[in-house]
Amino acid sequence: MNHTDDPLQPHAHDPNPEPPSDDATFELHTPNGRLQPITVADLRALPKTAVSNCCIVSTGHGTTGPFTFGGVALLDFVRAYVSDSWSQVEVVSADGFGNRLFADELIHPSTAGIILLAYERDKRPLIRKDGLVRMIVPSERDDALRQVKWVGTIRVLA
Ligand SMILES: Nc1nc2c(c(=O)[nH]1)N[C@H]1C(S)=C(S)[C@@H](COP(=O)(O)O)O[C@H]1N2
Ligand SMILES: [Mo]
Repeated sequence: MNHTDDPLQPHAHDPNPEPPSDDATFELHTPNGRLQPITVADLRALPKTAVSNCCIVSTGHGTTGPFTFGGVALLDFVRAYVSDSWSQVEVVSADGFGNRLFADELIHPSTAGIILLAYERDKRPLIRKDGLVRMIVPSERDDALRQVKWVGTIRVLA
């Protein structure tokens, strides 16, 4: 389904093959206006979650996987860093590609697996070219439009 009024909802898209920069650090914006850089080391310091049987399904160049992605559950990340009440999370890459997540889908995950900020793939560190830090939404198997590579900003909204 296309939501042309919201660029953070699925829309027609040609995947960008190249990372926008070398640095995987991203910025967290909290509902009360705080802004904080988050590194891969910060994510590694949080409890780790692995999700198996994840496929990246692409119209353009086929399907890759299944992979086991490892990282931090997005819900664990938000709970660790945000004490204000919140209802939505925007996850946007430095190349402008992004996705909106609602509290409900984070708190009540699909049986496909919980939504991750991944820094590992098949037990190896995910490299920048492959998307570090990459959001993985295991339930999405249409066009990979929620599998955001190179997360640049996470904005948590009230
Ligand atoms: N940052 C970013 N993430 C992105 C995209 C993009 O252009 N930029 N394209 C999406 C699309 S449409 C696809 S098909 C997949 C491709 O993922 P892959 O490179 O692992 O195959 O990345 C998704 N994530
Ligand atoms: Mo895609």
